[in-house]
Amino acid sequence: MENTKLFEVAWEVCNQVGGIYTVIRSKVPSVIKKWGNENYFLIGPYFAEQAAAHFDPATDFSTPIGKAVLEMQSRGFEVYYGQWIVSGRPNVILFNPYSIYDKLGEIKYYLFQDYNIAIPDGDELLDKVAAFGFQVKEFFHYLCGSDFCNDNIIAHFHEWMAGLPIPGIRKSNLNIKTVFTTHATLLGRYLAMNDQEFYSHLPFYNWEEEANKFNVAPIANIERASAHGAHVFTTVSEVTARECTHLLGRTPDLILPNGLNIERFEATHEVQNQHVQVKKKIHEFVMGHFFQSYSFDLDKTLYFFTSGRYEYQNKGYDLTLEALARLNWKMQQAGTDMTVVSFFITKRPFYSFNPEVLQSKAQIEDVGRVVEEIQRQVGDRLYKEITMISGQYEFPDLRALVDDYLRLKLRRNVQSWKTQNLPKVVTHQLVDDAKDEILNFLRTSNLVNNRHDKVKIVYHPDFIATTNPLFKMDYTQFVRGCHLGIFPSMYEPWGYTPLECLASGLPSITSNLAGFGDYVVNNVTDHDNKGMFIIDRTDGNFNRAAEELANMLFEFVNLSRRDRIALRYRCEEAAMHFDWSNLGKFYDEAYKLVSER
Ligand code: G6P
Ligand code: 1S3
Repeated sequence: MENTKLFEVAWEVCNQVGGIYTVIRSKVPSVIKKWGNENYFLIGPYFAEQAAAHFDPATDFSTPIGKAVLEMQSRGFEVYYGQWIVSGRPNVILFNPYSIYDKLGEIKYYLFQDYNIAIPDGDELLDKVAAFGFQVKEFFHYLCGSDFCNDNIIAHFHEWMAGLPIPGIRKSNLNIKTVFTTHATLLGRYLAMNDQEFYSHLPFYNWEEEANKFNVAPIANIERASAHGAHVFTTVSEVTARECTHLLGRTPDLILPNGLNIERFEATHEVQNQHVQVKKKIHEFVMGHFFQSYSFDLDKTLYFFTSGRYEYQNKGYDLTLEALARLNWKMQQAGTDMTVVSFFITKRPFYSFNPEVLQSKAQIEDVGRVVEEIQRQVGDRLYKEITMISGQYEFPDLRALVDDYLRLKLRRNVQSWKTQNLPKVVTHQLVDDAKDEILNFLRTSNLVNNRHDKVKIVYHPDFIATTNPLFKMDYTQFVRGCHLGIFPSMYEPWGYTPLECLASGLPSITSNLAGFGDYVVNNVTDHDNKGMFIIDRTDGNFNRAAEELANMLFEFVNLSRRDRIALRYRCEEAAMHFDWSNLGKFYDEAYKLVSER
């Protein structure tokens, strides 16, 4: 596209909140390859703390965009220009929404008068969004009257938080081609949380009534105004497109599936080694957590996990739990010698780590330290003794090489560590322990890490980070050490978790109600063989879906080690399909379409 500048506007530019951050950030290198740094700009909100970690201010303002930013500053806008410190180092323009809070009254007045969008007072997020939207619209206004007016401008807005300038751009008839991508619909999310038959009821909802019922009318209005105002309207999956048709009243022109920068994950022949190394670290956690009460064969243990924001039904935690309970029974009936440890990694309010969990971890580390001391002592003494042997060689008695003191210390440490109590199912002290849905399911189904349970549970109500004393690794490492990801979502416009698994060489299960799952079913041949397992949730039959998932898990448990290793390689190989070098073509199509409109 000759003489065209592309601006992408998103709330998550230099500001990590959720999945849109991954979309924008992972896409940068491939966009820059096509557009060049001089034609591609990202626009986002300026929050000092986030910017400190993500943003490198520019020193050279001599470029047309640099000059535009200086001009905006001279008009009193607090706007920053520089680079986002991520692969590709894209140019970014950040607006501080707080800096124009004195104008909020006026901004809201016009939003209501011109577009019937009523923004209430006292809603922190909406205030920021309204202020940011105004700043971005003014910026485009300025660009259209500056040197830039000789260029074609495409402005691509992501999600309602960034979409608010669209109606203003259209009203002022600016010479800017607009694309709006929604990554979910707000109403869809609320409705799905409250209605198990959301998809079959979809054509019958009255959006306005529902928006008022859930008290989200302002956002629903912004979403609709953005979707209807844009020259080209898109979303991330067919599943969400259906939702847009009914809840936003406009069918997306195109679907832009989410990709990843697969290179960042690529380990090729190392994929297996990395799995083995990280798995060892997970073993350490499991020994500390479980072996205090009883032990099982780690060589015959599989690690399953699910992760994501805490939306019990939407993310399919309810189905995962039900299937795990059934798997437990199936494994017991079959008399298998395997054990499954299933991790739930999500975010719930908690006070602190459970002190008993931390204590057990500390105690096993003490045991480990004494064992190391003994190792050293035996090693030194053995070496001395055998080098001094003269005459007939005889292997020394190793027991005699260990001091009584160390033997006693080891015995005492092990004894004080061992307990009759069952291993905890949750690693933290939850604020709402008694009402927590995951815990209540585990209590009701008695899936509480009994000695005889083949399926064990570790519920970790916080995201994993290297600073975490239990795992001492980050999320991507943790994924590599596991055997299977389980994400059978009920509401999921795309869903990056299974795709991240794939890129890390890990098979996973998702559902055909998740955008990613639906895409896989329709576009990836032989996907089971490539570690992309999909369960059917379209009939809304929870019981049947739970049985399907349980059977899938049981089949996985019965795979041989050789099968698992081969599958991991096939996963990694299949991930390339989802690299932006391939999926970026849908964005190209959107820009072509918008240029023609
Ligand atoms: C063990 C073996 C490795 C093997 C790996 C298989 O560590 O020693 O040779 O590659 O496990 O992985 P999995 O975790 O699926 O049994
Ligand atoms: C949304 O984030 P979420 O987890 O609220 O956008 C993501 C990126 O497009 C998508 O992967 C996810 O399914 C959506 O739900």
